[in-house]
Amino acid sequence: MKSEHILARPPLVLSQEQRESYFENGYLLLEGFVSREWLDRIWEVSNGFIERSRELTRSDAMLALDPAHSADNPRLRRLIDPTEHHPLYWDYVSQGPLVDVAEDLLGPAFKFHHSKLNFKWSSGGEEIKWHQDIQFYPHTNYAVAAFGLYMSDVDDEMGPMGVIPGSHKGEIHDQYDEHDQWVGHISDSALERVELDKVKWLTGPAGSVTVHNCRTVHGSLPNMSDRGRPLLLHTYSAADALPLTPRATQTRHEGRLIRGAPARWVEFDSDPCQLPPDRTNQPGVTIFSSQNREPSV
Ligand SMILES: O=C(O)CCC(=O)C(=O)O
Repeated sequence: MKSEHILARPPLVLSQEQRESYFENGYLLLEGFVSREWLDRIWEVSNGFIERSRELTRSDAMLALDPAHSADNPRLRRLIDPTEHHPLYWDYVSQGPLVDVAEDLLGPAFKFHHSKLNFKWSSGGEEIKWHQDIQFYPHTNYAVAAFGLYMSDVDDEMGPMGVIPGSHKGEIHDQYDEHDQWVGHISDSALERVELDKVKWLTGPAGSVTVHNCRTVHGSLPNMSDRGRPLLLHTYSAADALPLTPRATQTRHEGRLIRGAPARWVEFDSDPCQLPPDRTNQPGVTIFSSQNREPSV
């Protein structure tokens, strides 16, 4: 569904101004949007995964570890595909408070694509270099958006998500390096064409929500504070946006309709999209391992 048709429908939870701003700028920040009750439930489950990580000495298909991880000092980069590992995460993405937000931005019919929990641990939790998401999971059109939940208060020192307003209307960048290796970020030379000086660092209290379109250039700095920055992210796509490539892991929930009816017609956007390498059978691969050129687990 085109943005003008989405905007013509009455909104459920956002103001019309917020929706227009999303389509104009390619992102939205909803401060303190998710309730303490949801946060407490998500924290309880997530703490269980942090405890489990103490048993690991290397990353596996579920838990991606920071190089400095140890049993005494657990440092997780990411819980991969959380909806596969605990039903609470699926409840959150399928029935939680962001479902109405997604309907306001993607239209009445949309699907789940995938989720992840990026921990960005304290005292050096890693940078995520500037990139666009859609080259990781190309679809037939660009009505695909990532929804992030800050599980803790996030300030400027903690490596908040940074977005470049309006960049979703610009070029789709090459995310391979000069040796044709997929690195999942935009090269320094191409970044000269990105208006990095316009970056908006999205900060806010626990429960704040970031939304960015799949073409929006975004990234985040290392977390040099003494506080962690857990960001629970998931992606929805409009029902008429069909994925073109398989993910590294086939999950139970990918493609599940969250609202509305299955599409009868597929929508094609004529802007070409770069394809990622075939990642099937590499379940532990993450944006961190690609950007840091680490061998896959
Ligand atoms: O965790 C972040 O700051 C950004 C996450 C992100 O862009 C990603 O995982 O694709």
